[in-house]
Amino acid sequence: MAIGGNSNSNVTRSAAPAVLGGRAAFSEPVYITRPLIPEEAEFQARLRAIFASHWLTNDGPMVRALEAALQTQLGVAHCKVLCNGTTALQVALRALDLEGEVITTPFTFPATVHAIEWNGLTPVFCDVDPETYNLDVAHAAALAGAATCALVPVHVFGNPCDGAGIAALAARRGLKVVYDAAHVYGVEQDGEAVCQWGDLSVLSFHATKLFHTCEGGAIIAAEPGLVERIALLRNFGIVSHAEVRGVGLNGKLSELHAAVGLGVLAAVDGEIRARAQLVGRYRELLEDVPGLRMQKWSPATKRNHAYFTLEVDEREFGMSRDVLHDALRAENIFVRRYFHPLCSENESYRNLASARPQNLPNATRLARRILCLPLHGGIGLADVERIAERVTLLQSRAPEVRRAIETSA
Ligand code: T4K
Repeated sequence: MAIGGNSNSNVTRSAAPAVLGGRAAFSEPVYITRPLIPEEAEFQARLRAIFASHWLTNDGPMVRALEAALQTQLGVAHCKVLCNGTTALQVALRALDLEGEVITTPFTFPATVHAIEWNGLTPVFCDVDPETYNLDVAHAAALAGAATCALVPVHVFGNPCDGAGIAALAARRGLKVVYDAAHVYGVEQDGEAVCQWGDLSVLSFHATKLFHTCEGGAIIAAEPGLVERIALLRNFGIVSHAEVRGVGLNGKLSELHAAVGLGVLAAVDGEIRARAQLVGRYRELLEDVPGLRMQKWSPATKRNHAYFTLEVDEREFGMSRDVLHDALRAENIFVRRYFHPLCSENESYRNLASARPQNLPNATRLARRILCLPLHGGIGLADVERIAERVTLLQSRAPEVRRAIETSA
C-alpha cells in the first residue's frame, strides 16, 4: 500500500525544496521502516488460545511453535528465541566461556559492543571494508594477539561478511566466531542461510526488523551441547527444581511475542518481494547521481532488503550527508544516519587504544556519509520516486540548501 495519498500530488522538478520555502514532499512522516502487522483474525485466534491455556511464558507452546517454524523457514538445525537481540548476544558470548579480547566493528548498533563489555570481555575495534561496510578481515588478522579469544563480525544492513576469510582467520588463531546477524533474516549466500555461520549467530527480532516479534531475538547454533547451554542460560541456568547450572539470566520470549512472530512469519516473504521492487526503483533513479554510492553486494547473495543506504560524498554531491539528512527531514522524509556515531566514539569505549579514528579510517568515513532511506512495504513506487526526486532536486540547488540548513542550525 503506497502512502502517496498523504503527499502532495503536484511535486515537479521545478518545485522548491521545503528548506527553500516550498511545500514538503509528504504531509506526514515517511519512516525508514514500519513493522509488519500480523493478520488480525489469525492473531486473535492465537491470543484466545494463549489466554485459554493460562500459559503466558517459560518455554510455552507458541515459543516452541515459533522455534520450529523458524528452523524450517531458515533451514537451520536449531534456533533458540530470546527476549531481544541484545540479550541473545550476551547469552551467545557467555555460552562460549570466553575470556580476553574480542575483535569487532565500530560500524554497528551499540548493542554489539555492549554485549561484549557486559560479559567482562574487552572490545577491540577493527576497521571495515569501504565498499561492503563489513569487518576488514586483513585488519582483524593484524589486530589478533595472544589475548584475542573471539571475533564478533556484523553482517551490516544484511550484507554477508567475508565468511570464508573469517573462518580461515578463526581456524588459524583458534578463535570463536559469534556473528551479529541482527539484519540478516532470510539472507542466503550460494543458497545457504547466512544466519548459520560461525560458532553462533544472533538475530534481532525487534519491531524495526524485517521479521519481528515486537521485541525478540534468536541464537542459531549447530552444536547440540551449545544449544542446551543457551536454553539454560536464557532461563537463569535452571536445569531442574533441584539444580541451577551457570550464571544465567532471564532471556525468555513470552507467548504473546511468539504469537506476533508466527503471524509476521506468514507475511515476511511478501514483504521481501515488495521491498525488492522498491530497491530496484531506488537504484534506477539514484545510481548515476554524482556523489552517491551504494553498498557493494556479491551476486551470490540472496538479499532480504532490510535496509537501503546511500553513501554521500560531500565534494561530489554538493552537500554533506548531514545537510541532506536535515533537508530530507524538512520534506517529512525521516531518513536515518545508521551507524553514527561509531561505537568507538561512545564515551564508554573512546579511550580504548583500538578506538582511535586513525585506526578506523573507513568506518570513520562511512559513519559521516551513510544515509538510510525509507524502505518497507507500506510505501509504494510513487513514494520512492518522490523521495528520489527530492534527493536530486536538493542536489540541483545544493549551495542554497547548504546555506539554508547552516543558517537555521
Ligand atoms: N545488533 C545490531 C547490528 C542491531 O542493529 C541491533 C538493533 C542489535 C544488535 C540489537 O537488537 P535488539 O536488542 O534491538 O533486538 C532501532 C532498533 O531499536 C534496534 O533494534 C535496531 N538494531 C536499530 C538499527 O534500530 P532506533 O533507536 O533507531 O529505533 P527507532 O525507535 O528510532 O525506530 C526507527 C523507525 O522505525 C522509527 O522512526 C519509526 C519506525 N518504527 C519503530 C518502532 C519501534 C515504527 O514504525 N514502529 C515501531 O514500533 O533503533
